[in-house]
Amino acid sequence: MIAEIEALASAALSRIAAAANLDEMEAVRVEVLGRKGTLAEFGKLMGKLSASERVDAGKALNGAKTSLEAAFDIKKTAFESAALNERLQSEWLDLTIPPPGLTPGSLHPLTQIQNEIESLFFSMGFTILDGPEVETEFHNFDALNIPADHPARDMQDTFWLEGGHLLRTHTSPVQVRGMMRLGPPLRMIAPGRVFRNEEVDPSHEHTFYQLEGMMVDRDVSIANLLYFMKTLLSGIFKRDTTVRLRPGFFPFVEPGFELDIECMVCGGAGCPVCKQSGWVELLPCGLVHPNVLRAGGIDPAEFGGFAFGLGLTRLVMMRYLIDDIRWLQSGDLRFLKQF
Ligand code: FA5
Repeated sequence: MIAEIEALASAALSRIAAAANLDEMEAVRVEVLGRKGTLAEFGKLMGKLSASERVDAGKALNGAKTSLEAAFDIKKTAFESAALNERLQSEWLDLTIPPPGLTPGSLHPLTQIQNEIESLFFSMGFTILDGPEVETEFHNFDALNIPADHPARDMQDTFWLEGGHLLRTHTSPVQVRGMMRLGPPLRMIAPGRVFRNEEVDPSHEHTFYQLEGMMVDRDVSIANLLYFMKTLLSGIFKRDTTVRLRPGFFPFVEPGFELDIECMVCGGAGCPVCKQSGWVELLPCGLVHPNVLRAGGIDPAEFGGFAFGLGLTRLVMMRYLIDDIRWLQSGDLRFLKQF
C-alpha cells in the first residue's frame, strides 16, 4: 500500500507540474486530495491493516498529502502572480499622456516678453525684484518725492484702500524697497501689475503691467541711461525702432524724460492706439532725484542713478501689433492661441 501511495503521489506531482492553468490543477486536487479523492480511499483501507502496517501507511499517506498540498500552493501562487502581471501589463495607463482633443496651452504674450526682458537684464547684472500690489502711501508716493499736497498725486488716479493703503499705481515703489533692501551699488528691474482708476480705451487699461528699472552707482550719467534703453528696445524688437526723447516731469527723477516709440500699429500714420499722434508713450525715465536716494537710505553726495518705468503692456502691443489693449486681459482664447 505504501508503494501505491508513493506512486500515486509522484504521478499527481507530475500532473501538477504539467498543469497549464488553475482549472487543470484544481481538477487534480479534487481527484487526489478531495473528500472522495484517491487519498481518502486509501484512508478508508487503513482499518484493514495491522497496527504496525497502519503506522507506516499512515505516515506515507500524511507525507503524500503534505507534499501534494505544498506543490499545489506553490503552483497556485505562481499562476496567480502570472495572472496579476498579465493584468497589470494589459491595464497599464500612462497618465502623463495628454488627453486627446486638448491643445496644449502657451505662455501669455506678456509673460513671454517679460521673460525675455528679465533674461536680457539678468545677463547685464540686474537683480529681478518683486513688490506688493497693495502698497503703502509712503512707498507709492512719499518716498518718491510726492508728498500728500503735491499735484503729481493726481497724475495717477489711485484706487485707495483702508488704513492708508492703496493699489500701487506704478512699479516705482519697488525702487524704494530695492534701495532699502540691497543698498548701493544697485542694478534692479521689477516687473509687475499696477492699477489706475482710469477710463479704459484702446491704449489705457485700469490694470496693466509696467517694468521698473533702476541703477545706482558712482558716476551714473544720462549716457548710461540711454545705453540701457537702447539695449532694451533693440533686444525686444530686434530691429531699428524710431524713438523720440522729450522732457518729462516725474517728481522722482531730475532731469526726467519721456521716451516715445513711433506707433507700430499704424506705422506713425495715426490710429486709435496712438490717439492719431503717431507716437506711443512707452518708456519714461530719468536720473534719480536726490530726495528719492535719501528716502532709500543712500547718500546722494556719493551715489547717483537712473530709473525707468517701461509700459510693459504697451510694449507687447507694439511688438505684436495689437490694436486694442483690452485684448490682453480679455481671456479670449481666439486671441491667446495666436502666441
Ligand atoms: C510712471 O508710472 C512712472 N512711475 C514711470 C517712471 C519710472 C518715470 C521711473 C521715471 C522713472 P507713467 O504714468 O507715464 O509713469 O506710466 C509709465 C508707462 O506706463 C507709460 O509710458 C505707458 O506706457 C504705461 N501706462 C500708463 N498708463 C497706462 C494705462 N492706463 N494703460 C496701459 N499702460 C499705461
